[in-house]
Amino acid sequence: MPGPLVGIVLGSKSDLFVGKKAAESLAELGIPYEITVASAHRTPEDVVAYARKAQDRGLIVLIGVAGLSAALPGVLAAHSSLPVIGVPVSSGTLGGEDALFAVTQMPPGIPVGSVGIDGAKNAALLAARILALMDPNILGRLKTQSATASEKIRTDRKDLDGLPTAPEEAF
Ligand code: RP5
Repeated sequence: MPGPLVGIVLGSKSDLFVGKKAAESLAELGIPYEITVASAHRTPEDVVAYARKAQDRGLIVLIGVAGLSAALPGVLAAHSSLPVIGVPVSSGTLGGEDALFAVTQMPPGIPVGSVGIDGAKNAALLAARILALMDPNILGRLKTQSATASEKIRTDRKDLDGLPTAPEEAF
């Protein structure tokens, strides 16, 4: 089994319900990953060390999952050249909008790719697309998954509770 290619970093163990969605999607695609907790505010030295060592450890993409004033993805990006995807978490009184702004509004020069609030599945799929650039097996699995999702939509529209549906010739 090859070492992990994706590192999922949670700002808190309380973010695990979101981080798990990324983990499950990566597992479905057969992509080795690791998951850990390191907080940009509570254990800043650990976040910096993890980001600095990540590339030498063989990681290709980092996913930072954090809520509230979510500095974690940005700090990972500041201390690594790897692509970083940020997942804002719906924790706190603002429902994750605070984290969404913190993750997306990065200053020029420190890029973080952001997905939607709790959008860890898309973070995993974006990581998979990056990895697929150099791994045809991952590309193949992504295409199969995508074809299955398309087929489900086409099947679902055949029966919409007896309502008059558009004919197949409409597409
Ligand atoms: C953030 O604060 C974490 O990412 C988490 O979403 C939020 C709350 O953390 P806990 O108080 O649950 O540890 O740093």
